[in-house]
Amino acid sequence: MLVGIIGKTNVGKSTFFSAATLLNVPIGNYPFTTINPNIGIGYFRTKCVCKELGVKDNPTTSICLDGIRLIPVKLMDVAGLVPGASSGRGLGNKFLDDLRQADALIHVVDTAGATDIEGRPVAPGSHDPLEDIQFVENELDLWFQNILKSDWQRICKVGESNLESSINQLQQKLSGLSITRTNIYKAIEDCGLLNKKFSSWSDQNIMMFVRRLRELSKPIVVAANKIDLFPAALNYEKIKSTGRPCIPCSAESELVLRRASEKRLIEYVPGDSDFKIISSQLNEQQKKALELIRDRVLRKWGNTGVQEVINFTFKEMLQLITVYPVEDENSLSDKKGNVLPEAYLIKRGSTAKDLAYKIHSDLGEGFLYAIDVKRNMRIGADHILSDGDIIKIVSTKARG
Ligand SMILES: Nc1nc2c(ncn2[C@@H]2O[C@H](COP(=O)(O)OP(=O)(O)OP(=O)(O)O)[C@@H](O)[C@H]2O)c(=O)[nH]1
Ligand SMILES: [Mg+2]
Repeated sequence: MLVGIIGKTNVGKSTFFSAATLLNVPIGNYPFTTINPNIGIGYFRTKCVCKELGVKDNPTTSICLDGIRLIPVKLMDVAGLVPGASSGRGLGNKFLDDLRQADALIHVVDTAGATDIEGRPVAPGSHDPLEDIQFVENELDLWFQNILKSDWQRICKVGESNLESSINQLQQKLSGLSITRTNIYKAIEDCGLLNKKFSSWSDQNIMMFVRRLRELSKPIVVAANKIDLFPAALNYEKIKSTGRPCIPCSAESELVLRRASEKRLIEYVPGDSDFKIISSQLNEQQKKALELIRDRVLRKWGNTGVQEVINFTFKEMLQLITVYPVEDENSLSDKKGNVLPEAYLIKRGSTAKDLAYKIHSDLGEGFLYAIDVKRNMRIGADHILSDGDIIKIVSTKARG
């Protein structure tokens, strides 16, 4: 799964990305700082089962910080947008092509309205962020629409005989865009177009279909960024009232906290509601900056929002749950004795056999049964897994 970080230029996308991944990428208060996409690893935060079971774990592919499991997830920061990007303005279609593989999108918005529609810095409150949301969504729709329209006549002609072959044609055309067949079918159904031949779809039908397809295949959460500035809180309420998923956020604050924690100046886990100063090396200016973050962001909003946005994306939009595969059900470990070594994010509704395949195709092919370790219960191939399950797979074939 790959999540793209999108938005108007100069709103804090790279700051968000850097705060989530701790990678050093260019950040600047001017349009088009980012040109080429940055890909990095952020973390999904969840309560680890180690506390519940009272065991000391030592994960290999994720991190456990005193009962908080941080599971690696892939994020991508792309070039910013201005209105007209889909027809070449600004950096044009570049960002769009970089987004093909994305399964969900985090839309970073300058909620303080401190940048104009072209991303130029202006006094906070001078610009309406709702305008940005609308134009960015519109550019995404136009991008999808352009891809389809370039070949629409052929798709209509080849797929004319029945819905099945029309969907096949569409799927081929949209391959590489991380769009499933189910998404296509659902979008047609939701638009009430199931009984209408593609060749008789009006431009309005196409636009409606494209928007729905985009919503289904690349769901968006708004990261209401720069919440530390006035009048972001007012604008945040306005955005929320449109019904879009929207989370208040201060990427800059998160970046400061993450960097300070990396240098062991403070104790802070991404997503925490507070931090603790643990070094005497901080100067007055640094202390003041941290106090401001505590006052303006943490006390007011509960946390910086960056981790909450990532969690919402993977848990609610992509519908993933966490399961812990083990090889020894008694010691909860792998063959090397690492306790609760791995945490997998898998689709809600996945079965024990799906998990086996995800770990290794050999385990899936030789699947015999699995053990639900917490409940000390043998489960079959079709058993649907729950969030927080610890599972041992029993297979005729060994992993790898
Ligand atoms: N006050 C405040 N400023 C922020 C926040 N996040 C980012 N900024 C500032 O916004 C400016 C733009 O940040 P970037 O991360 O470079 O923005 P971008 O969206 O990646 O920009 P492009 O790559 O140019 O499209 C920088 O000056 C950041 O310091 C925030 O949460 N609060
Ligand atoms: Mg950038």
